[in-house]
Amino acid sequence: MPTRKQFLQITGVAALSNLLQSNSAATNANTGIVVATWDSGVPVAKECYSVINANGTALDAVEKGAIYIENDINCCVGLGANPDRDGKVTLDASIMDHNMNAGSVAALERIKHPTSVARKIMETTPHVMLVGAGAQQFALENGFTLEANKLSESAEKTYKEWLKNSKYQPQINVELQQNKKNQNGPFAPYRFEDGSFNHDTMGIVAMDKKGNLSGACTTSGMGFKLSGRVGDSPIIGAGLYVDNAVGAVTSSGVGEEVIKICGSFLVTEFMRQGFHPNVACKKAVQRIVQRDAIKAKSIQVGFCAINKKGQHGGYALQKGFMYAVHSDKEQQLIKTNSYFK
Ligand code: SD4
Repeated sequence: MPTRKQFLQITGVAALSNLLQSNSAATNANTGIVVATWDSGVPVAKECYSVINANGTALDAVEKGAIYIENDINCCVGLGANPDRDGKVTLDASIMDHNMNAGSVAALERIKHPTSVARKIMETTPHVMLVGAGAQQFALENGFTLEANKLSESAEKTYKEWLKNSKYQPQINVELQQNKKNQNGPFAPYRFEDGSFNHDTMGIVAMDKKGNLSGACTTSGMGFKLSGRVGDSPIIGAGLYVDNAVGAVTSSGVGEEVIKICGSFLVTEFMRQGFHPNVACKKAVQRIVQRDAIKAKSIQVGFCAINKKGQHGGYALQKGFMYAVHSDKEQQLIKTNSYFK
């Protein structure tokens, strides 16, 4: 319990930061808003907002956005994405609604829509998380289709190339690789000419017209990971967190570092203290640097968030992280500030 003096300090700092950070209009709270990670989040956020605009729920919206990107076989997320080091694509995903219900899957193979499986777990079982063969069995029992056991053409090519050195090295992202050209157009769910992606994850948070919040996070995980490795995306409180009284948060980047600080939960708690989403995300990123400043220099982690007023924000370790915003007033791609310049 903070002392009166500490409380005044916290709320004073938060109030000042809010004054300095007045981006998104508070009125988003009446018309809904969607935030989705990376530039590939632009069409995803649009897709989600179409649900909200038709008076749908934030939960349906985030699931629709996840399905949209999971459907794209050339994408960095889903079954067409990079495999683990044994050549298997294993998917992680999570979903949370406005009642703090949560569902997730990890290391799920050959199922196209892991986010929808996560929702099914949330809505029909007493559990939160299913993994591996059990998650697949549950999906099949619930009408999901078993997809072919093969890599997409582009993933196969990239994997063969990777096998030449077999070196696991998380990439930072596109800003630091700006010489690379994207094969498929303006957004970057697609591979660069050398076969790499700038990210492997789609995190989505949304508020509907009733002011309810939900979120989803879907990923193939870090490319060429060890078999069985699970990242932050399906871990509730790490890659995703939603507290309907406060806000909703998601993350992208090296999941291990996000897990260690309970990243999305931490951002939510900073928002609870009154900090604007930009500041709350920054404070969580600072926590990663405090933990291991050397490691932090060579990896990327980014958070983005919305609060109960419909304000949005984000922050990352490195330059190049961005998120898409879609509301009736704002449709833009925001490059976040970063700890390392
Ligand atoms: C993971 N956070 O599995 C994910 C990877 C990611 O852009 O975000 N890539 O650790």
